Amino acid sequence: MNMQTPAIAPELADFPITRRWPARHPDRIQLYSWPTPNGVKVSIALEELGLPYEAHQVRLRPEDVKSPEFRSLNPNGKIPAIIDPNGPDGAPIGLFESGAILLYLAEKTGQLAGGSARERQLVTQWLMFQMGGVGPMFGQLGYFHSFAGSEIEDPRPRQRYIDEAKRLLGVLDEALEGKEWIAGEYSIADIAMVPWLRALGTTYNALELVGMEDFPNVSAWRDRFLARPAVQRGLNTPPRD
Ligand SMILES: N[C@@H](CCC(=O)N[C@@H](CS)C(=O)NCC(=O)O)C(=O)O
Repeated sequence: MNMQTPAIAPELADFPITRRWPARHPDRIQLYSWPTPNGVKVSIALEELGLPYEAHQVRLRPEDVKSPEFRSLNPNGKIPAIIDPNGPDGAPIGLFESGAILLYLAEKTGQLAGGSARERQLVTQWLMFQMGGVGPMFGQLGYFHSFAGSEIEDPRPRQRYIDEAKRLLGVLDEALEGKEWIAGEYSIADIAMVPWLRALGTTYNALELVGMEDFPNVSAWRDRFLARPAVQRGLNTPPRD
């Protein structure tokens, strides 16, 4: 027997998180999330793909995200995370990091990651651009402009993230010239990126700050994305109340 292969395949009930957030439909993908830009990436992808799933509310308070049960699935203590009861080898698999989850769902279904081998590389490229650039930089802009960091008197951190957000928006605006979606066909790269653009308006009140009117291709892309019914469903999943 291969020493890497467990003698008994794990079951959903073996995941400690299911004791705090029990599965009513253990045959479905279990989503542990909250409707933030990182959280809704996964609910939007699940809605677009039409995969059956069950969403659990994991609030951004230490009692939830930093609880031993949640950290048994994501040791990093951040939403989103999933368990797919039907993983690649047929046994359940737990995953965290929104980008990894998006790639997993695309690979599982053969959808939303580009048609050709060339397009798939472009999807990965723009997904990484979101994970390493847009997400962290916009998140810090939100912190220094709208949340606790706004009380810091030194203007430099806030200005640094305003400048970086504008620079990233400029890169996107140029890349979107003449295109409907960032990597060619509609893909997980769009699903990863646009919820962060939306958050600049809805959560951070920063549209004027970053000069969104200077980026017409980005604004049109955001509106095109938000017009999709699956996106609208995913944006409210799990519900806040
Ligand atoms: N790189 C991670 C980031 C996840 C993340 O930052 N999640 C936030 C919500 S958007 C969170 O759970 N914050 C709670 C905390 O940090 O305590 C991913 O993309 O999944």
